[in-house]
Amino acid sequence: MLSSILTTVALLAAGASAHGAVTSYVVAGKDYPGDSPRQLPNTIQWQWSDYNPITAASDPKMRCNGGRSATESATAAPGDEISAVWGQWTHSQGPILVWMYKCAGDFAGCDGSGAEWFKIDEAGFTGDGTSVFLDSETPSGWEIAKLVGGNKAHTSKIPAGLAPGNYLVRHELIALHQANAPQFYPECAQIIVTGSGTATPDASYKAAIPGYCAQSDPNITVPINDRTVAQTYKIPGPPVFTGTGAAKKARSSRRKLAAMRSASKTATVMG
Ligand SMILES: *[C@@H]1O[C@H](CO)[C@@H](O)[C@H](O)[C@H]1NC(C)=O
Ligand SMILES: [Cu+2]
Repeated sequence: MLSSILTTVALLAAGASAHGAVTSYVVAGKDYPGDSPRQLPNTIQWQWSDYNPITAASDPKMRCNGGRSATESATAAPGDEISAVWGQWTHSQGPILVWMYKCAGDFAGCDGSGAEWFKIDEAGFTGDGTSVFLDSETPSGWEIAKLVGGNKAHTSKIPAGLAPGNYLVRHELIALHQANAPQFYPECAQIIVTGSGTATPDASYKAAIPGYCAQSDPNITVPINDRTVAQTYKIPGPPVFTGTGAAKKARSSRRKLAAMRSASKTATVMG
């Protein structure tokens, strides 16, 4: 009985699925199961409904594949690694983008709205354009090709000195294998960042999701098979925020403290 249920679930998953999604995580060395189309309870990942791509850059599902708050969260410090695992993946062209978002309060009230998402990592195309092209399959110049297969991971670092708090992390694959028909694959999870860092990205690093790109952007709608276009690729969105060195931060907060002390002295004198 149990085994026939498991077989049915496996068949449904296989049938539903040329595409892919983040299905689990490793955060600071600890394994965390993800949500899945089976809607597992008690995961760090926001629930999502299927493996299908999002095909419009303006789709509200762009944010977290339609998911909302999870019951669990992972804990990690700035500089720790976050690996996302794709249970299956089949497409060899397109960028990998990893974003974070600082919740104003608890996760239950955190919906990822506003221009507050920032990239912590990205990976694109490094082919030379003469032997490895944008549409090359094997070997591919795209980092995303390394995810093709089962249970492959992409690893990123939490920015150095990132201010502590409740964060969403969003992994996004943009599959470009169909000419001028981009496919977006985003999933989100909840991470509590610890420590006493003070690094926060300024507005130049931040964007809204959906909203960070338009369907008509030249590196979103891509004529992937046209080898007459320049064989280079610029990953969409703002620059990657890598945080600040802890030593530098400590010095600058000491300076800030000194500045505050002298300012309050001045205020006392003036008052
Ligand atoms: C990326 O965008 C630039 C313009 O910003 C364009 O010249 C280039 O052809 C685009 N690359 C691809 C692969 O579409
Ligand atoms: Cu697909």
